[in-house]
Amino acid sequence: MGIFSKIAQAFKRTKDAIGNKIMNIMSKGELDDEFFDELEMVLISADIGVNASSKIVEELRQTSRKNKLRTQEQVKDALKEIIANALSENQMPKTEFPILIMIVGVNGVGKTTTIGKLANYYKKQKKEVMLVAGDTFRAAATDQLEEWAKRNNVKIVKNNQGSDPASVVFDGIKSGSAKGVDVIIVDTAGRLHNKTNLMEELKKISRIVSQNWNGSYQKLLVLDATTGQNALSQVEYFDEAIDLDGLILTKLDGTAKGGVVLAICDEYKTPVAFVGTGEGLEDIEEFDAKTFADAII
Ligand SMILES: Nc1nc2c(ncn2[C@@H]2O[C@H](COP(=O)(O)OP(=O)(O)O)[C@@H](O)[C@H]2O)c(=O)[nH]1
Ligand SMILES: [Mg+2]
Repeated sequence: MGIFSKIAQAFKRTKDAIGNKIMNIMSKGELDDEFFDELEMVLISADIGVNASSKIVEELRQTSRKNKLRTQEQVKDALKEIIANALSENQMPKTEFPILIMIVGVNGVGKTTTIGKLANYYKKQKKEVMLVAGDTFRAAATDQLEEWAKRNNVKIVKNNQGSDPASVVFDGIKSGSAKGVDVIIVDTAGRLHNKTNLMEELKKISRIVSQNWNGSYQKLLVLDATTGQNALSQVEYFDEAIDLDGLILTKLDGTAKGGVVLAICDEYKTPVAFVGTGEGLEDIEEFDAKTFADAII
């Protein structure tokens, strides 16, 4: 399956929730106030968020007047362009190797699975990858990461459950630097006894990285797209704690809430780096604004 059709398939439910509804309200005829009001409701109900939806509709209203849009195709194309532009405002910088990627996020969003996919993604680019088991909180977490390391045939640095994750990360940096690996990916816990503990732990790991790692460094937050607007508050408190570089949206294959990407981009400056479209090794894509806009409208 080609990249485009894979993304298109993953966003099928989001597209049903947005694109097809737009077709319905447009088939009523005039591009009048009623149309634009209904369009705004469609966007809001697809988890695009109130602010982002109203901005998009306002821009479409102006474009439609200025360019005298009439047909459904013209309106759809204009909408796609507005959405693609909105999503292009914040973009990930080009990846410089060697790189250490710290993966953070609440429990169950898909961090460990995403790391497995990323290991495969970078290996395909002929990069040497090392995984670091920084989720020492849950007993099964290291085993799960080890499975992904085996599947990808990449090295893993780990320690016992309950050990200090910052020291595992320190070991990973030393070992990865000595071996000259291109990509170190650090898994982290999603739940400690409380949120403050988790954030303090992540800050500590991040300090260790900043002080000991000479390559580039990215902190990526994994978000479960099926949670819709709840993802927004997660961006806020992780960003406050460790100053995020990018986002990874998972589980887009199972949701009609893919529009949340727009709400996040409107509200925060954090760019989307990757999207997850399934549970398999290959089910990850670099985020591309235009492909996304085409897939949802
Ligand atoms: N459908 C789907 N499931 C996913 C995706 N990413 C992760 N999962 C599933 O989500 C569940 C939790 O994943 P896990 O990596 O353990 O989450 P973690 O707690 O954040 O490390 C697992 O059952 C994964 O297979 C995705 O993109 N699509
Ligand atoms: Mg995990």
